[in-house]
Amino acid sequence: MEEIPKSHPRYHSLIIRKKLVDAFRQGIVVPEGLIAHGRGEALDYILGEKTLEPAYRAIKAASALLLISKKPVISVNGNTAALVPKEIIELSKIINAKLEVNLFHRTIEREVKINKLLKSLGADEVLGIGDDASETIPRLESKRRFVSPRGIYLADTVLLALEDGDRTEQLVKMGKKVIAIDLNPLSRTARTANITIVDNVIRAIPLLIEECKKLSNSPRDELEKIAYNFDNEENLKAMINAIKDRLSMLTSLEVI
Ligand code: PTJ
Repeated sequence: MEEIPKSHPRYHSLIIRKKLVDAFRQGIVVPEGLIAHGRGEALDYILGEKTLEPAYRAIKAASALLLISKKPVISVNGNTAALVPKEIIELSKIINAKLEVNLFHRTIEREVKINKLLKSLGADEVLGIGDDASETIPRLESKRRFVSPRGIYLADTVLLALEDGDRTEQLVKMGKKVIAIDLNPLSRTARTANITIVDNVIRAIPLLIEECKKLSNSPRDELEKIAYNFDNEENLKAMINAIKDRLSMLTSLEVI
């Protein structure tokens, strides 16, 4: 396997690509996941590959919401399992959330592989594997409609990343609070979720871990204030303005 030289200016980005390609070869990530990552990379490039201020605000609100939720669930797809497997397990333990595999390109082989990976890294329980996904999200035609009766179906809050807009919409219609991590502030998921973190899942999950730890001893009424005062539409507008400012700054630079 080809070595990536540490001195390469795009070393970190190449390592992330390698993680996804390795997971693709292992049957965890689908080819479509590689395409989705390419779109994400392009958007992340525009952000300067860093977390912008509005995303920090969304992360704080999301952490508060996760801490006050009674039945939070982290939804895991192929890309998330490939990029941040240890981190989602750590987060699930801090906020007492269940982990549920939920795939757009659903096959039992992939579910079993992701389950095995998460268990090998310390997950106690992984929902949504095979027959466990025996409930159905109403009005949804994709295979993402199959969910666990002890997980997403019952959840009050669902944290998801790299999601399609259809399921986000239906989860919200079911009365659930949805926290989405999506590098595209214009996507249907970004606009439909209750809290959207416009950031790379690679940075967002570790930041959520940090913030949940920080807020874990805060009184409930304070957490409620942080979570319920968050305005997703306003935050997305702020994010788009932050991107506009960044692009204006870049266009004023000499081309090098
Ligand atoms: O593993 P499966 O079968 O569930 O399939 C997963 C994919 C990703 C193939 C599926 O969910 C899909 O097709 O997703 P979309 O509709 O392409 O949406 C992916 C969204 O995530 C796009 O808006 C991307 O910009 C965004 N995105 C890509 N990479 C990242 C990201 N957002 C956050 N962090 C990333 N690393």
